[in-house]
Amino acid sequence: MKIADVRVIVTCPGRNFVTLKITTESGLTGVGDATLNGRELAVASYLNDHVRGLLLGRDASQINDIWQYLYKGAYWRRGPVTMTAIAAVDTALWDIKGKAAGMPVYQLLGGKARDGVLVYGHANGATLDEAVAEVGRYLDRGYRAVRVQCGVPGLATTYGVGKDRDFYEPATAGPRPEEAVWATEKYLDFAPKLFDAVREAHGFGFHLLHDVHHRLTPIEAARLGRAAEPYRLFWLEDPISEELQEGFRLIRQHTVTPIAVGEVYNSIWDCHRLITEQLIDYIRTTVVHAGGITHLRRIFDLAALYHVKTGSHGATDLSPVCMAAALHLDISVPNFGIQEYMPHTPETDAVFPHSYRFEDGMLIPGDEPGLGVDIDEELAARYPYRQAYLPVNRLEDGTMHDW
Ligand code: GCO
Ligand code: MG
Repeated sequence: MKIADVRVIVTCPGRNFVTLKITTESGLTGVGDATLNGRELAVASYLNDHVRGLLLGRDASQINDIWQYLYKGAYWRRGPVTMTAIAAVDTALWDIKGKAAGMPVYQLLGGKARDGVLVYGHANGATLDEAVAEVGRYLDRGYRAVRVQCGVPGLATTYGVGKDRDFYEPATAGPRPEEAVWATEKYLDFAPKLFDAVREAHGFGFHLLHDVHHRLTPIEAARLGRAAEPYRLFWLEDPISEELQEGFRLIRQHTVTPIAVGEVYNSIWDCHRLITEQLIDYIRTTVVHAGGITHLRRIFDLAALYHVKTGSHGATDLSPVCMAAALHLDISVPNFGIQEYMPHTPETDAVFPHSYRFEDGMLIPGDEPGLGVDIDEELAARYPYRQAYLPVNRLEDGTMHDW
């Protein structure tokens, strides 16, 4: 199982994706997602310039040792670039291990703990009426859980509302990020009206979610959580900026609305206090940004001890390779909560052929050996990298704010 080849493939079938492909001497291949939205080439360089040479000739079956070698061996630990690179290696090695064993990766993780993976879709609209109608479209398609985002009266744009309803994409091509303007008071007045309108139109027979995208202070988030209680949200996501874990204590003291956080975290050290103090209900770290299947499993196991469930990030900037890996983990862990799912464009699906499928509000991983996903390199080569950035956000007086 010696590693004979390590390749980094950058492709832009509508948006940028970085994929690591590892090949063994016997010809087994494994893929790992290495996409870090807006900073893609930093991870590609980290892999090409600092990791590739360390992997060649190493035994691909030694996943735990290779993980520690890359993590401890860097001396400067953690951070999104390093952990995304480690994740890509780890994912590719699990894919290879599955193929070598002739088993889907979920079998290596102990087998299926459920029939399918509950997912939530993204309904969004520029106006309240549009957003409410979009929730209906998701329910019609069989979703059992829907996240709702809506334009805020008085603000030109807001997070989560795109021109393309079905394939929402926050990053824009160009040499600089777009700038948005934000006013917390306008949002705080409007958000409960949105939840009220959605429940009024569609009732309580489905899970309703909402993403604040890091924009409030703890006391503002507490106020929103309390105002949302009559609408029984499945979760309120990323209510505040996430560096200060203690910041979540105040929210907890004031509301029973469940809290989810973690898409920007890259290690267990970012969330251990949130988990052990039971300050959150769902941990949203995902395979590609939190050190791969090996490390995410650690986080999920810690969470299980403290009644925290999983709710992995699954936006379109996570490639189908990450989604496949996430599904193998989701279906096998005891404390699974929900999985985010934004379908990719047909171009992206063609570059990354995969066997997972959507059925009745759930995603089901494929049963073939490994992860059940690949990259069509010839097709990928037709879509060269395009520089793109996530937007930035300013308050109305020009102050930089969380996006
Ligand atoms: C989500 C996220 C995304 C991120 C995006 C950044 O909950 O899906 O907040 O929309 O903004 O993944 O690249
Ligand atoms: Mg989010």
